[in-house]
Formats: sequence, structure tokens, C-alpha cells
Amino acid sequence: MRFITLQLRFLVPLLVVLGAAAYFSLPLMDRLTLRWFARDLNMRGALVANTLSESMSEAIQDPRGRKLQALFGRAVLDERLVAMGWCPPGGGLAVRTPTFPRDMSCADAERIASEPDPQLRIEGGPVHVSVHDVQAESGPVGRLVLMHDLSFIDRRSQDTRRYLIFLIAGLGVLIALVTMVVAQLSWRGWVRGTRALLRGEGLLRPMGAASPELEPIAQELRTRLRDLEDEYRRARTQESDWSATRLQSLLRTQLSGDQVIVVSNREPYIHDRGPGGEVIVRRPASGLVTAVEPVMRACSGTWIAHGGGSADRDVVDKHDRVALPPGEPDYLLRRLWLTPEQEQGYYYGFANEGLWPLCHVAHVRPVFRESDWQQYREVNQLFADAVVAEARGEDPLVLVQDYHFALVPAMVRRKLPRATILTFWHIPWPNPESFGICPWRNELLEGMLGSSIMGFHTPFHCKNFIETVDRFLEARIEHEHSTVTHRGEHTFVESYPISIEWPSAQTVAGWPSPQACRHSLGVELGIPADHRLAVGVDRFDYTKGILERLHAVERLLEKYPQWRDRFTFVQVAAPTRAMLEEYQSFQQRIQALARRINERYATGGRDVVRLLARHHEHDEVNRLYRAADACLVTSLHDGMNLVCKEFVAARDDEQGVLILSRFAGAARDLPEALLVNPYHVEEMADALHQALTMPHAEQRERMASLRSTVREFNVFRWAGRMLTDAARWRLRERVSLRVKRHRDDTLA
Ligand code: ADQ
Repeated sequence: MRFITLQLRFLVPLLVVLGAAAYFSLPLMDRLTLRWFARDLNMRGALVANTLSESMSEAIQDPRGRKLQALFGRAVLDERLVAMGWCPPGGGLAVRTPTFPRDMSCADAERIASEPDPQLRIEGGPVHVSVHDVQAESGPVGRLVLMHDLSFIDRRSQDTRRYLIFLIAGLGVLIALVTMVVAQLSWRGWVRGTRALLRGEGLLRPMGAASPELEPIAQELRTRLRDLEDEYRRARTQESDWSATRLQSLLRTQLSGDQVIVVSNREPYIHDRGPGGEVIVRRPASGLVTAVEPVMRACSGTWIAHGGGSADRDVVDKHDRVALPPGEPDYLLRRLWLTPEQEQGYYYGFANEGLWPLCHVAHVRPVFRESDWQQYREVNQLFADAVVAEARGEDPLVLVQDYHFALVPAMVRRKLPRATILTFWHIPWPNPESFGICPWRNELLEGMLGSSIMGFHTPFHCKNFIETVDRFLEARIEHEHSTVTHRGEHTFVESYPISIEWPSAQTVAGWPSPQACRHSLGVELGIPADHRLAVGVDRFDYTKGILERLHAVERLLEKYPQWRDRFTFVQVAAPTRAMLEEYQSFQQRIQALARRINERYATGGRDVVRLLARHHEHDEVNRLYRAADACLVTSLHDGMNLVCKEFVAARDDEQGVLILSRFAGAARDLPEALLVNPYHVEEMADALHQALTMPHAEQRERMASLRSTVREFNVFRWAGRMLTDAARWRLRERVSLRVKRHRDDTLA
């Protein structure tokens, strides 16, 4: 019944359109055929007049007109020619056939013939009237009036109308049949695909029949279903937003007893030697660490990372492990040691001079060296071996982090075929053309496809990745399920937008007020109380758009002089990859530009740009966020960017304006920020001016909306989504393994 209703939805408009087309086209057709025939009859008349002209010039010699009468009598024997008359030059009608209307004069005939529709109704029916000159050798001898029968046109037009009605009706039936068949097939495809998605099949990998009809909306459907799943579970268990507790309960219920191993280059805590020989613990400035550490605290697993701190070796046990966080241990960190050559080739070389610029497409040329690639492979193998060594069973859940370890998934898969490997790529994925310049693109892709799940920040990066695989590898792609099958192994490619841990009420209660933050910062940096304050917090990286940001500050002061001596910009920049020449020269350019701006605009010995090129503790960064009137995040390209989310989380007073680059993954979810193109200095300067002059009510409105987004889409949701997918994947693997064993037993 529902299907018939659906069909009617197609058919009724179709029939209405066809009916209307027939209704309006028939009179049009009539008029058209009539015009064609009138033209034909005019031509035919001219032909008759021509043919008769010789005989007529002879016949008119007969003064009694008998010859002419006889000639006309013979001519009207033609079934179409009904009547004829002759008008000599300057005279009235001289000869006519008996069928010629009695009361019609030559002038009447001339008048009717000159009308657009030269018709006349006589006794025998409608006729077409035409008048033609008759020429003899001596010159014109008069005019011939011809009347052609028109009743046959009526008959023909009725025939045409009948055929047209049959044609339209036949066409209608045919189109209706085709529409019904196509609609039925599409309907079935939709129902099948939607059912598969609802059963959860399409969420991870293709099961059952494919439904290409769903392809354009599969991603949206998946996301919506997840949201519904979340809402449903929350309503059932009366849970709040995603939190550490909720993540723990997910781990307990869906991954109970499963071991979680994280692999990343950067360690969550660095142990360094202080000037007095004491051990100092530091949290590195890294988006990855910011995001993954709360997850590890929630799941108490093992984290494998490169031990790069000067006191790292001194605090580990004999298995190179240390319990973290210091003082309240929740998980284990297993440190791996790299030689300087390994670190140089794998980390600085291949990862940061090759893959980083390759994926960011920020106009810095990637460098690919064979020796770096060898080190990259070697170090990836080292980490993969450590995963195998740390695994307590044959199917741990391995969370591989970032572009430093593209080869690890396939390496682990070889040793632990039943492991669930979830790889998260924290930086953007470029289009196939850009990625194609990497000499080892196929090896990298094959390495990544060792993963069960491949995660990116945005659907756009997923799409780029799938297209890259499609371009360079022999793989089967199921777009509607977002799955790649390579050498018989499936990889589910999905977007998981990363975020931050939302500060608890208790944490927020311990923060000094924004006014207190502004005051203490002002005292510390010598910023007058009446100055408006904008801040930037980044690693010293060329992708973060720090240079462009400074140009915007300079332009602001040029274009809006009212801000001179009323505005300060504080840029906190944590040193990063300082061994690389590209980074050194970048830092020098920033410093030179900051100097130039200060020389131009410093007043009373106070600099406009304060460049604080050192690592800051979390509390210091937070104070900066809370003190600021505006926060500038102007990345030229960024996977997600956590600084903007941290700024929003820090502003419980709902004040402060976020200026955010369109090219950061975060821009997709934070439209209430002032979105800018960092390459457009003028636009950024204007945005800065807008931020500094924005009324409090508007700031509040924008900030409240940003806060509710970041609170809900927090890091536990990011992890929760990935772990839910991983749990589903594991369940499916276990079921199919049991089915296979059962089948093998039965056969044996
Ligand atoms: P990053 O490129 O490191 O991360 P981002 O997401 O901005 O970039 O995170 C930087 C982190 O470092 C933030 O937590 C910030 O507070 C901190 N930080 C920056 N400067 C600091 C300083 N001077 N002192 C102390 N802390 C500082 C990569 C990707 C991002 C992605 C993350 C997470 O490039 O796009 O959002 O991973 O996936």
C-alpha cells in the first residue's frame, strides 16, 4: 500500500503534465496545420494559374466567353478546386463557374485573399480563396479567382488530433511503466540500505547487499544514527554528556577486559633534568597529548612513546615503564629509546620535513630522502614490535596516533592478525594529486590499510583518503559504507572530530576571575589596564599562520589608528622542531616582523606585539585565554585545532571573541566564531577590529553557543565514538570467528 502511494506520487503529476500538454497543444496543432495547408493551397493556386494562362489567353479571344466557361468547367473537375472566376483588367467578374458565390465581386475576392486566414464558407463547405495574375505574351490579361475545398483539412486535422491523443496516451503509459519499475527498484534499494544501516552493518563494513542509492547521504545517516544511539543510551541510562565516567563505563561494558595500547611519538609527560639536577615533569605542547591523555586516564592501558626527556631513562623501571600521571597513576607509559640518527631520519626528516608539509599543503616544499625513509621504516618496526611485546593476548585494541606511524598498522597486523587497530590521523589528508608526489605513497597507504578503522577529523579528509587509495592501489571501495577492502582485509574510514576535555565545575571554581587574570597579566607584561588584548597560542609552526596574524595586527594599526596605544597582542609560541632549517628561518621571520611592528607602533616604550617564545604551563595558557578580548587562530591549514576549543572552554564568563581560520577543521563546527581567510590580511584586520568593538551582548550570544557545542562534542565523545566502533568491530570479528570454527568442527 505504501509503495502504491509512493508510485502515485510519481504518476499523478506525470499524468497531469501530459494531460495539460495535450490540452494546450491540440489547438496549436490545428492552427499550425491550417497555416501549412493555406501555404500549400496558395502555391497550388499559383501553379493552376500558370498552367491555365496559355489556354486562357486563347479562350478570352472568344467574345461570348464560352471557351473560357468550358475551360473553367474542366478545371473544377479536380476534386480540390471548387470554384473559379475571371476578373478582366479594370472590370467586374466576367466569367465564373456555377459554384462561384453569386453575390461575390472581384473586389470581395481580392479582399478575402489578402487576409491572413483567407477562408470563406459557401454552400458546399469552407473554401480557401486565392487570386492570381494571368499573364499572356502581350502582358497581364486579368486575374483568376480560385476557391479550393477546405473540408478535407478539417478531416485531416481531426485525424492528426486523434493520432496525437493516441501518441500522448501511449507515451504516458510507457513513461508510467518505466517510472513504476525504476521507483520500485530504487525503493527496494533504499529500504535494503537503510535497514542495513539500522542493523549497524553499514556502520563499520559492508555486509549484505550494496545500495548505491544511499551513497550521497550515507555519511549523514551514519552520523545521525550515532547521535540517536547516543541520545537513546543517555535517556535510558540517564547519563549526562560524554565524560570520563561515561567513557569508563563504555570500556567496562563494551570492551570489558580488553587491553588498550596507545602508540604515539610524543609522550604525555616528559621528565627533564632541572638546572639544579632535580627532575622536572612537563606536559608537552601538543594537540595529540591534550586529546589522548584523558582517554588513557579513563581506560588504564599502556601508552608506548618515544622517551625524549633528559631524565626519562632515570624514572623508568627495568621494562622501561613508568606509571602516570605523576602522583595519581592511572596508566603505564612504555618508553622507547631512539638513536640520534633514528630520531633525525624518522622524526625530523621523513615525518616533519616530508609528511607534515605534504599533508598540510601550506606552500612549504616537502623533502623526501631515501635515508629518512629507511629510518622511518626501522622506527615504525621498533614501535610495532613494542606493541606485540606489550600485548597480553592475541587481540588487543591498538590505538595508533598520527603520521609518524603510517606503517605500524600493517606491521602489527602481520604479528597479531586478530588485533583491532584503530589509527587516527591528526593532520589533514590532501587530495590524491598532492599526496601522489610522495615516492613511497603506495607503501604508506598499504601500511595504513593494516588498520581496522582509519580515523580523520573531517569527512573531507576521509573522502580525500579514499580517493587517494582508489587512485594508487588495487582496492575495492564501498563508498556508501566508507570501507576499503585491500588484499581481503577491510578498513572502515570514518571522521571523528577531536576535541578537549571540558573543565569540570570544580576546576572552573578554582580559576581566578577573568578580571583578575587580566590584571595579573597586565602587571606581569606591563600592559596598561585600558588596552584591549588579543592573544595567540601555538607551537612555533609555519602552518599556524603566525606571520599572517602579525601582518593583520600591523594592518589594524594602519587602518584603524584609534587602536594605537590602546591595543596589545600577546603571542605565545612553544618552540618546536627547532632543529629544522625551515623552522629556524620561520622563527627569525616572525621575530623580525614583530620587531618591525613594535618599532612602528610602540608608544611610551611599550611594545604592541609581545612574542613569548617559550613553553607555557597549562595554567599560564588558561590565564591568557581568560584575560583576552580576542583569540586569534589563523592556521593556514589545520587538521582540527584545539586552541580555539580551549579558549572557548576557558570563557565561563561568555565574553571574548574567537577569530578562526576557515582552513582549520574546527571551523566546520564553530560557525559562531568570526571566520577568516588567513591569507587575506585586510579581512583579518577588519575581523580584529570587529572583535575589539563587538558589543557584550553579541559576544555573549556567540560564546554561549560555542560553549554548548564544545561542551557536548568533547574529547570523551571523540574517544567514545571510536571505541564504540572498535567494540562493534571486535564483536563482529568474534562472531565470524566462532561461526567459522563451528563450521570447521561440523565439517570435521
Ligand atoms: P597541534 O598541531 O599540536 O596538533 P593544536 O590542536 O592547536 O595543534 O594543539 C596545540 C596544543 O598545544 C594545545 O593544547 C595548546 O594549548 C598547546 N600549546 C600551544 N602552544 C603552547 C605553548 N606555548 N605552551 C604550552 N602549550 C601550548 C595536531 C594537529 C591539530 C589537531 C591536534 C589534535 O595539527 O590540527 O587538533 O593534533 O588532533
